[in-house]
Amino acid sequence: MTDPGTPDRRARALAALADQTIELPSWAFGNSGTRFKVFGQPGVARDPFEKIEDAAVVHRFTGAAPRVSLHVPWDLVDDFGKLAAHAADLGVSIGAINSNLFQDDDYRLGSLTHPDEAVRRKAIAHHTQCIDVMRATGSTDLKLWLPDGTNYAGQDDLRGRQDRLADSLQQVYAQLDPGMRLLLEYKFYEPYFYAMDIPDWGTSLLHCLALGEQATVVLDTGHHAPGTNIEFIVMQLLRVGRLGAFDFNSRYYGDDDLIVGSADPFQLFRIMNEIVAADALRPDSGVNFMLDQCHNIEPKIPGQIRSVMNVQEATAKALLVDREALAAAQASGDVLGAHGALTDAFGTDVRPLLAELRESQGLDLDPYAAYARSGHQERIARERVGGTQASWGA
Ligand code: RM4
Ligand code: MN
Repeated sequence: MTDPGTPDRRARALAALADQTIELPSWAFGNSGTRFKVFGQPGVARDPFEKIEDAAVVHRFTGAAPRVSLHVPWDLVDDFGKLAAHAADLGVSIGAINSNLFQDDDYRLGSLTHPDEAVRRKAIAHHTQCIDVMRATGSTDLKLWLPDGTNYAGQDDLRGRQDRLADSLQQVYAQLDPGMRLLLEYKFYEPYFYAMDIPDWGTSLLHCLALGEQATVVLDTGHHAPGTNIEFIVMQLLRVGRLGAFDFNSRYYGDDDLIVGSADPFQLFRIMNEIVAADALRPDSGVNFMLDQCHNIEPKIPGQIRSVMNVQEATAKALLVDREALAAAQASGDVLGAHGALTDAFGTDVRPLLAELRESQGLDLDPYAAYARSGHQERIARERVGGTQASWGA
C-alpha cells in the first residue's frame, strides 16, 4: 500500500487547498424545479442582490467560494456597478457572465445558428449586452451554452448550422476586450434530441481553436452520455490548454444538476486527479472551477455548501496521490500497483486534513454543520417575506 499521508504531501496539499477557489452560480439561489414544476422554498432570494448575499454566506462558511456567476437576463439590474460593489462589500466578486439563448420565442429553431439572419443578429446583440455587464462588473469570463439543435433528420442542414455558428461566434468573439475569455459549453442532448449544434467537447474545441486564444471549453460534468470517461476529456483539454472551466454537478441519467460528488465521488476524484497531475489547480492555470448545481428538494445555501465541500474532498484526495509510486508502477507495468496508488488516496479520510485547513483559516471545521447551527436559514425565512422569489427561468 502506498502512503498517501506523508507529512510532506499533507503540507503541500494544505497549501494547494488554501489557494483553491470555487465559483457559485447565482441561479442556485433562486427557486428551481423539475421539467414539470418550479418549487418555492421559504427564504429564497428575491433579486440578484439577495442571491449575492446567499453566495457570500456560502463563502463565509467554506472560505473557498469567493465568486458568483450571473445569468443574463435573469440577473439584470439597473446598475451593475452597484451590484459589483454590493458583492465586494460582502467579500465576493462577480465571476462569469452566462448568456441565455433558450428563453426567447424567436429562438425556437435556433439562436446563433438560426437560418434567419435577423434572429442570429439578435442573439449576437445579446452577447454585446453580456459583455457590457462584464465591463460594469469586472467579470472576465463570458460563458455561452448553446441550446440550439434539431429534432428530426433533415430538419435543417447540419453543416449550414455549423457554418452559421462559426460566423456568429466570430462576431461575438471580436467584441471581447483583451483579458476577457469566451467559455464555450457543450451538451450532448436537450433541449433538442436529434442533433445538438455543440454536442461534445470536440465540436466546442474546434470552434474555440478557430476563434483564437481567448476561447476555451467549458466542461459541465452532467453533459455527457452515461459511461463517458470524463477525466480523459479533462486531460485532453488540459493538454492543449483549452480547458476554461468546469460546471460541476452530479448525474445519474441526464443533466440532473445534483450536488457534485453525490452520485459518483470516485469520478470526481478521477477528474481532480487529472487536474492535479497537470498542475492545473494553480489559481493562474486558467481553469475556473464553477458549480452548476441547482435542485429543488434541498435547501439552497446548504446545497451549495455541500457541493463546495465535496469538491474540496475530491481535490484533497487527488493531492494525496503518491505520484512517485504511481509513476514507478506505471513505468514498470505494475498494473495493480498503479491502480492502487489512486485507490489508496481515494480511500483516505481527508476530513481531518480539511479540518486542519479550516482551522488555519479561522473557519468552523464543518461548514455544513456550522451553517445549520447558525440560525441563518431560519432568519432569511422570517425576513424575506413579500416580493417575488427569484426562480430558475424567470
Ligand atoms: C444548461 C447549461 C448552462 C446553464 C443552464 C441553466 O443546461 O448547463 O451552463 O447555464 O443550463
Ligand atoms: Mn452548465
